[in-house]
Amino acid sequence: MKDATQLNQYNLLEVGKCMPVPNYNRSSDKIGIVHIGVGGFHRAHQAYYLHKLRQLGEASNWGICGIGLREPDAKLEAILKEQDHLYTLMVKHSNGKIEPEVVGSIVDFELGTTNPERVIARLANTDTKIVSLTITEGGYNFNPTTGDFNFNNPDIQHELQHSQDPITVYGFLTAALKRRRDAGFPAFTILSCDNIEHNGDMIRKMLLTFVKRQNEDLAKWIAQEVCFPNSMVDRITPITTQVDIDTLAQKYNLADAWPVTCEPFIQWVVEDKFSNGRPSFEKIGVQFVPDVGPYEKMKLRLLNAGHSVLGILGAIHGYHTINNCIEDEIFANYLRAFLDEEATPILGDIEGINLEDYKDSLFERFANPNIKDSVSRICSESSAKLPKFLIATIHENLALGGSIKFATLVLAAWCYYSDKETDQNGQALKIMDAMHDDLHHAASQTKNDSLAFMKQENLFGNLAENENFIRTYTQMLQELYKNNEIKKIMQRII
Ligand code: CS2
Repeated sequence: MKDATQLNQYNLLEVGKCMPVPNYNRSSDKIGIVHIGVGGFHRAHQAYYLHKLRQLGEASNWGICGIGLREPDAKLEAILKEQDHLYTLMVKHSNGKIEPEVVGSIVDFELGTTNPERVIARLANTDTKIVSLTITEGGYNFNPTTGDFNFNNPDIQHELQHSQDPITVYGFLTAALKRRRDAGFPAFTILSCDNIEHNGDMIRKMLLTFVKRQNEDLAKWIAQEVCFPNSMVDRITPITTQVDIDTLAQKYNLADAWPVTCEPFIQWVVEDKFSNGRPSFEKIGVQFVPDVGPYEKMKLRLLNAGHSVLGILGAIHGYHTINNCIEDEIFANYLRAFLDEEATPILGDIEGINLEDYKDSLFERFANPNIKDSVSRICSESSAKLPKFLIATIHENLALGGSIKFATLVLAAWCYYSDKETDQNGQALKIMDAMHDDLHHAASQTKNDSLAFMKQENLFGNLAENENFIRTYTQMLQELYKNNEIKKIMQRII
């Protein structure tokens, strides 16, 4: 078999015989968007939307420069450089069909870990009009219970003392915005694309808190000049596997060291508040609305929470993929009951959305057998996700006198999972969480104190003081620790 064609600009004509490739001239693109946190999701979502717009012959001033602020980003930087920043997006349909396409909207990449000055310069460049973010739920550096900025983070402490040596998104944004203000340049828009309710308001509040500590005047300028639209983003993007890389090489004769796979569904709802212009995203289906709040809440409390319900309970049972979970009738019924009885009642009406149809579509999306979204991806960083996706719903239902039992079992199972670190068959779980040690430590006290896990106030607020919650939680915990099968417990609760 001949060697697969290496993905790069030079080979695009050849690659174009097998799949769609960019039809636009990338070399003259101006960089208008700087994106911090280039993971699979950014490449399947915002970069793809921009690529679609470029295919229409528009947006040549809106090329993307990716930015990595973490050590492991060096791998992506090297691969993208080798491939002239081109990559393949493989859209996987539920009937087994794969649609690959080469995406060209990312035109450059900088690493904050090795070249902080180049990152600041890129952000401060007048061509840069939007700085978008996918820095994950944990990257916002706030306490989920109080909503306060975490000044105790050692990286933040370092930045406060060495403003010319930034590490986190806050240090870089501050240095760049200061440079722009001092040079008399207009500010850029900061567009958060993370799964956090009011993500734009959140990054605004956090950034202003951080800047105020150092420079009141700069904070005032940012508050006046920078827009922070809220946005709801959606596309299930599993982790790329070696099988994906091999499929591209074998079936499509294309050597791409880091393609991205995703589902066909895509959605982006954004508030139309931009400080310095924006691409005409509405032409390729992005929805602009005055208030994203209800859409964000719907997505986080149904889709993301639904994922966590399947993920944590599925992990304990020993399932490895989300479609395996949803194919199991007990899991499907449990998820439906959680969505209908606990998540939906607190959502209210959302203009233009039929919630029953939305929920049905989630079942179809989760069931896509071609995606094989891993339970370990869903459970990763649960300490940053669950407070926003699920625990908020428990608090709201407790206040309203609503049902909490479906969500509470997920918390009891999370305690068991963090304590045992195995599924119910004794198989080791692959746990990835920045708070791993704390979670394990708290959970391992359960034998002596059944509420030990819940006493982590930074995650659960005052749940450990709520009688109603304690009753429900401790009963479920006892069942789990008596080794009752998770599916039996789920059945009892339904
Ligand atoms: C998932 C999300 O991280 C998670 O737990 O729920 O990554 C989800 O796949 C995306 O938000 C879909 O848009």
